[in-house]
Amino acid sequence: MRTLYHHPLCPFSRKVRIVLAEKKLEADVQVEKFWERRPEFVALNPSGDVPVLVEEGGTALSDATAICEYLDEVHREPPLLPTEPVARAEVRRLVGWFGAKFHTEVTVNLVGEKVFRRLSQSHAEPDSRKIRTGYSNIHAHLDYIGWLMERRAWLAGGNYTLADVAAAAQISCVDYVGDVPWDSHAGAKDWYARVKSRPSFRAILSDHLPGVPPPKHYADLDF
Ligand SMILES: N[C@@H](CCC(=O)N[C@@H](CS)C(=O)NCC(=O)O)C(=O)O
Repeated sequence: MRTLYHHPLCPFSRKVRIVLAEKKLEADVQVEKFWERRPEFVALNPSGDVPVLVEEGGTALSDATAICEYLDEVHREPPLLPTEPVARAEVRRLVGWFGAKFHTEVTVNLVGEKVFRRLSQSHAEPDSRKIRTGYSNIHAHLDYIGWLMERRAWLAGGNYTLADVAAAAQISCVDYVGDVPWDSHAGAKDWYARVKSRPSFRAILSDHLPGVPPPKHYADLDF
């Protein structure tokens, strides 16, 4: 059986969990407290980042995008990357957008400050300036999702792809801390409701971090 080292509120780990579930692949899922930099874990991935996927033969794969594309190449159904080059480029552009821009401008400021800062530095207080920055930055991203949804069925085109996985992985972590202003972003909310109702999202919605409970609407399909 393959093993996934992850953290429940790490958006990059969530990407891999969603892809595994879309493809109905089983994995032994192990929570890794990456901030402890466990030597056996760093030996698997010198960057010390989660996620790491160790295949049955012992091959360790790291970097969420590399892992997701690898899984999509080896396990074709359902395909999460289109075959046409321009369409593939559009998926990858959006995967990059959510993994770099959204993550830095929103997730790091909100989930990073409210959850990981405390976990990794026990008594550290969140930086309220960063939290305000995260609150302010999220609107443009949700507006952009709404704009895409007026033009496409899914974020990158006609089909559900790795772009939707990457976006939903980030947004679901921010939703876990109750910081997604759904009421003022109907288009993004409608897209997320469709993502949430996919069976591949069930495990994400049942995540429960000890001492950090999600808000009531988090797992609600009709939020
Ligand atoms: N490029 C990596 C980034 C993964 C990443 O940033 N993971 C964070 C947790 S969400 C981490 O493990 N950070 C290690 C650390 O802060 O020491 C990927 O896509 O897998």
